[in-house]
Amino acid sequence: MSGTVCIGSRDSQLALVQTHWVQGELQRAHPETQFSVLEMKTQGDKILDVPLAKIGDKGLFTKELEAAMLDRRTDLAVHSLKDLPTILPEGLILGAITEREDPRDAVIIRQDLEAANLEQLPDGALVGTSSLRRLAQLKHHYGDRFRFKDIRGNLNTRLRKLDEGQYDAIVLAVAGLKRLGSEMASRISDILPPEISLHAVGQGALGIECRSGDEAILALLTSLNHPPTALRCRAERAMLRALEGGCQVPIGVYSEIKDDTTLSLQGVVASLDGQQLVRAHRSGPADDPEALGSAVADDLKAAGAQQILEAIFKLARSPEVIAPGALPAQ
Ligand code: DPM
Repeated sequence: MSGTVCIGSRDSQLALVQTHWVQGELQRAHPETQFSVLEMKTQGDKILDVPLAKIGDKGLFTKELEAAMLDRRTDLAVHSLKDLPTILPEGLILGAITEREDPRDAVIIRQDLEAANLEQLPDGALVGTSSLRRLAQLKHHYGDRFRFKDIRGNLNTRLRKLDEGQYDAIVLAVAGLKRLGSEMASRISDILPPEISLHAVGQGALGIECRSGDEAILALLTSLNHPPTALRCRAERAMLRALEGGCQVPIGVYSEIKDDTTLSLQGVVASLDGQQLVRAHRSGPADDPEALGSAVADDLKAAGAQQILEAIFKLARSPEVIAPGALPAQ
């Protein structure tokens, strides 16, 4: 394809690293096409001091990028897949899912503390996270051993707040830290195993969105798609969609492909205080990831997930909500 293809991106440091990687890969695979980047702010980048639950959840970090594609100001958009709602606006589709980075959650302990992981922290230590998913699972596992406090800002800001002593430890995605380079990645003290924290749906993968029916763009994107990651993420997203979870819900997953033909998916739903936690685990044929995702969602509902989520949605709708709001750590 000749001509210029315009890629929309949020303007945060991590978003731009990801977009420039996609731009480079596309440029290498399609030298005859020119790939440009249009940076923009999303609602979620503009409102930084209000809990997410108060500004509405779905599409907070994606809407402006989607409007630009529908207006033909851009041709595709690069997202952290975990920030992309499971239902896309009419006229847009997921054109590719890139190979997943490590999807697990990392713990970063303040450098002047002796502890190498959460286990070794003293009782009452202050842990920073704005993720309800991380909060609920850590409370479930550690009971009331730790105190938790909301933390905002990009990764550099969060690390600075940790170093200044405002927290004893923070929890972040391994993937974001790795993408920002070895200096950031070297700050990881420990990685949370699935027994303690299941990661967010789509965590570690990039989702490339484009106009449905735009065959020329879809053809360009095939080189970026990583089929095993795409199958796992489709199953995870189908589970989330069936649970009607927005991006800010205590829902976690863990997926694997076994012998190329079998997909396994674990899901967890927890209450904000960590008191209730339901799990489900199933395997199914890898060629129907959506069926597996909705079957795991059904198992979770049968185990009580619906009541847990309804209580959280009700809380989110109330004007008094104090639940920590997650904003992308850039
Ligand atoms: C979503 C959550 C967070 C981001 C909620 C969750 C974490 C917010 C926080 C949906 N998006 O994970 O339960 O800890 O305050 C985000 C990050 C990345 C994409 C940063 C992170 C990078 C990793 C990736 C923010 N979005 O999770 O530490 O691309 O998967």
